[in-house]
Parts: sequence; structure tokens; C-alpha cells
Amino acid sequence: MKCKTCGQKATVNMRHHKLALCSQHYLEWVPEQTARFIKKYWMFGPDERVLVAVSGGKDSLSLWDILHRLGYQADGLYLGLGIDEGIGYSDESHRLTEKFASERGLKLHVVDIEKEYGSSIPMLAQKSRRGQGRPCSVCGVAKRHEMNRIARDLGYDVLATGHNLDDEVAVLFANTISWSADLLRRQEPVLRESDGLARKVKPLCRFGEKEMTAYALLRGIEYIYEECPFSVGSTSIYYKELLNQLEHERPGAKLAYYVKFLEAKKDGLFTPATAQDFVLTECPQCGQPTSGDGLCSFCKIIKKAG
Ligand code: Q46
Ligand code: ZN
Ligand code: ZN
Repeated sequence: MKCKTCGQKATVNMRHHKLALCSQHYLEWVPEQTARFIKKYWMFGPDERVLVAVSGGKDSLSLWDILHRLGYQADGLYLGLGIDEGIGYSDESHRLTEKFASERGLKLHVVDIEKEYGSSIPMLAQKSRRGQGRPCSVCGVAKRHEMNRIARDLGYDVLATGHNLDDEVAVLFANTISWSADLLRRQEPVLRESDGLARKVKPLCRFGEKEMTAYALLRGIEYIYEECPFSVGSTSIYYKELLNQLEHERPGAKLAYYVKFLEAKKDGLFTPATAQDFVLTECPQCGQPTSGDGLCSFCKIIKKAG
């Protein structure tokens, strides 16, 4: 297999794009494509300040690397979740994130949930008795809350996460088989800002898991190989495996599923969301927007755990 650009031996072969590239041209192609998606979906402009949520994994560190290479003003945010599970998961992901930032002279904000709120994520899940032994629902609420809080407090224009195509397609599949219209409506590469909510973007949403692994390895990015121990056996991993089987038989099926979904929405698959769909009030505790009329989900967890 030869590189389509220079004819040298190809390192990465993307069957779904019918494109093979050598290392050098692959490392040029990824940022070019990212820049194209940022513009195509109106994610952010060159003068806007971007806060990248980094976990120490390949996707978020690669995203930060790409935005930095493209010349964006992108700082990092690492959330210390306090997950140990015998492998020191959070400590190691924190170490690698700090290392990545200091080697490149990038600015990293660190928020440790336990220091901030007195309990780590697994402790909060246990004390608030949410999630049936798996802290993921508490973790999701806490991450959304803290990312928004920091982006807003520090005056960032946009919050970027490293969700890749496999993540997006697994969510799309879950939302499709349950026909969760509200969630499908909100599944977009960009969620526009509204009162008190930062704009959220997913610049890697059209790159597959394997493409991001190849990018991180070829760039020499040191990232945490282990997945979060609590993700083992999750429904989303099961869906990813199913979708990989489909992709294996039909290269390009995942990308088509996602891109055609976005196009169908544009063509009116769902009635567009109106302001009334998202009437938000201010949480009396933290001041962040919430859909209920009392405490936001995060403050409810903290209260219950307290
Ligand atoms: S939600 Fe669950 Fe993840 Fe939080 S506890 Fe780990 S697996 S990190 S994306
Ligand atoms: Zn080449
Ligand atoms: Zn609150």
C-alpha cells in the first residue's frame, strides 16, 4: 500500500476513506481535516479562547496537540476524579497530562473533585447511592458541571472535548434504539452557548478510534492506555463492539451512520428545538442553569452525600 500523496510506503490505511498515507502525510492530514470540521460546523474562530477537557487519554491529548499545532489559543482542564481501583488510574492520567502540558509549555488547569467537594467520584456515588455500584452517572454529572463552571468562571469562549466517531456512534446507537428524541436532538458536533452554559464542541467527531490511536502513537504522545476501570462491561463498550463488527463487514458504515444522521436532522428529521424546550432556571446553590426548579443534579448529589 502506497501513500496517496508521496507514493512512499503507507503507514495508515483508511479503508472507509479509500485513503492510505505515510506517517508524515498522515500527521498533516489529521490537523487539516480537524480544521475543516471546525469551520464546517462553525465550532470556533481563530480569536476565541478554547478550554480543552483533557483526561490523559489519547483522544483528548491528541485534540490539544492538534489545536496547538493549528495555532488556536487552547488551554487544558484536567478533572481529578479520584479513581484508583488498584491501578492508580487518576494519579497516572494526571501525571501524563501534566507531563504533556509542561513538555509543550501549555497552560493546564487542574480541579480535584475530592479537594473541592470533600469526596472523590466513587465516594460521591456511594454516599449518594446513585448508579448501582457504577459511579458513571455521578461522574458524568460532575464532569459536565465542573467543565461548565471552569469555562464560565475563567472566561473561555468554548469548551472542547475529545469525543471521537466511535464515541458519537455508540451514543447515537443507544439513543436510536431507545428513540430518545430529546437526546438525539441535542447530539451535535456543536452545542451553542446559552445563558450560563458554555458552547461545547467535538472537533474529533469524524475520526475513528483507530485513527486517533494512530495519530497519538505517530506523534509520540504518551497517554494512559488503560480505560477507566469503571468502563469495563459498560453498555457503550458493548455497542462499540457491535458497531465494529458492522464496520468490519461494511467499511464506512459508522461514518455514514453519523454523518447521514446529522444531514437528516438538517433536513428536518426532528422539529428544531425551540427556546421553550430548554427552559432553564438558576440553581440556588451554585448558580448554574438547571432544567428543574430546585438544585441542579450536581448540587443534589453533593447534598445527599454530605
Ligand atoms: S464516566 Fe464512568 Fe467514564 Fe467516569 S467513572 Fe470512569 S467510565 S471516567 S467516560
Ligand atoms: Zn506520504
Ligand atoms: Zn447547583
